Amino acid sequence: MNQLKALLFDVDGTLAETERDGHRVAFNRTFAEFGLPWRWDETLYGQLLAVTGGTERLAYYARRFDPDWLRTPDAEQRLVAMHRRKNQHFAELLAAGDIHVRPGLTALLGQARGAGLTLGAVTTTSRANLDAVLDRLLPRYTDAFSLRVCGEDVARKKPDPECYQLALDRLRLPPAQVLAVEDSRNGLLAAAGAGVQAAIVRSSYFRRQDFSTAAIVVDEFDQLSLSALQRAMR
Ligand code: XBP
Ligand code: MG
Repeated sequence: MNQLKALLFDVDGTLAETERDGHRVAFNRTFAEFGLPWRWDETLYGQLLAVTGGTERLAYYARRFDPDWLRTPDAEQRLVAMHRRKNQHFAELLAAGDIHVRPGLTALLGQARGAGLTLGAVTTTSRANLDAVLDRLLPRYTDAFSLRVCGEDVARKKPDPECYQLALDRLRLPPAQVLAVEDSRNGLLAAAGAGVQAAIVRSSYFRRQDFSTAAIVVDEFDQLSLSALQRAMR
């Protein structure tokens, strides 16, 4: 008998194309404000996404592409300030209506809520971004996301399983009663490391990644239903 009790959603790329349309744009606006010549086009940003976490991604880019800048006075503090400013731009992009939930997502959320499942968000993004995405993009479901695990909650970000282990602890559920919904291989690995199966909804940046160990892989939420997820669980 199927024991599914909770659906745990990744945020960036899964609920919406926040990486391409949100964080990337917000980073570029920040670089311009800080007078830096750095620009992250879609191709470069896709490569940089191998590094999870906005602060970690910024530090990695500076180390790799502008090490001289990194040696200037206060560079570390400026990285922290840039990340904070990036998140403000991200919130403004959400408020401006420039980012949309992925097609078919709300239908699945409605089915899950109707079936009494717990809804959770398990992400490596910052708390402010997680709350802003849920408030702005899913106002009818904000209260339903009773579990929220974010970047500040963990010492190690995806693909480390810490975020999913924390989610299981907070839910007091065994991995077999939980399904992750992710868009990236890093997310799939994080879930698997905690013993949690994952459904993959491919996003623009990770279309060609290896998802062969996922319970189910689709291109959009409108190809998914709660019963399809329950059937896919092994
Ligand atoms: C999300 C991330 C985040 C976002 C930006 O990964 O890696 O860093 O890109 O958010 P996932 P922050 O979808 O696997 O959770 O700048 O707040 O880190
Ligand atoms: Mg993601």
